[in-house]
Amino acid sequence: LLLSACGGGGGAGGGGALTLGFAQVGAESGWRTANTKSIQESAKAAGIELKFSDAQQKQENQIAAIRSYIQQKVKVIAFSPVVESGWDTVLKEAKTANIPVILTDRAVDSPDKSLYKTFLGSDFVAEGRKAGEWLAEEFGSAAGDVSIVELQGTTGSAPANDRKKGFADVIAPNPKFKVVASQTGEFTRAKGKEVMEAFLKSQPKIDVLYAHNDDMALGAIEAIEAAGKVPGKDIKIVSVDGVRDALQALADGKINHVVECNPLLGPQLMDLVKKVAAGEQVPPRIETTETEFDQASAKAALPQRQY
Ligand code: GZL
Repeated sequence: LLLSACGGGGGAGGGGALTLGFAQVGAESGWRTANTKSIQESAKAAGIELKFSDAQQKQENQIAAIRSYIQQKVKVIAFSPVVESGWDTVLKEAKTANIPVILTDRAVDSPDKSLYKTFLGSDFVAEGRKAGEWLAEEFGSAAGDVSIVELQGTTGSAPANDRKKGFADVIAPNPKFKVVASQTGEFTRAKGKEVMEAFLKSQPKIDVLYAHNDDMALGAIEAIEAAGKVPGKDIKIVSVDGVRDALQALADGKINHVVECNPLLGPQLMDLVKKVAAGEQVPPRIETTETEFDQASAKAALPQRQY
């Protein structure tokens, strides 16, 4: 009689807990930290055995992690693809091994929708549009040109591609809105600060910073202050995520608008894992609910902010 390694004595129904292999992007931002915490805590609460890996933002590490989960014969695999392309081969290996895959947070550009059961996450184009709509409102009556600099997320990632597109679509009709510089800050504070320093040196006039995430905006604030300018006044800032430090900066007037991107995907993910493990049908796409913050709503949200 083979006792299940994790079941100990083959409890009710025999076998051990349902095993989920999760290949995380990395630990690049406050958003990612909150996302990881939500997944780890929700797995424990759901009685799901979690195998977790951090890819340090490298696709090859995520692919290696997915291959190791296939070898370990986990019941379900979930991951947040660091970039959109290059996943078909490893996803076909999971399909051949009959291990269902769930995409969370970020999407893949594979045309073969049979390679994963569902996508759980945000509409990044909508987030970019919300940032553009705030700018159009804020600067609609400006007399001259509005010079915008943009800190993009990780090159090739769904949030970077889509937040750029959504924003550009909304500001396109107004010729006075000009994106004078746009470069990746890799979703980190350090790189966001470094690239903003370069923008400040190369651009004669910057009216607005659009940052694809709060961590880059917070790094940029350090660069703006070091250059003797006032963030939120000399240079208006709109960013995406809604982490506590950004809401605090918004409350302090250093950021002007924050579009929320909800990282707390854990509970919904675990429900999906159980359904998929049981062979139940799940919707092909499940979008999370998220809001926007101005200074007043940031002040109101801060006391209870979980992340
Ligand atoms: C968005 C997520 C992004 C966050 C960044 O869902 O993929 O990655 O906006 C994080 O903070 O690094």
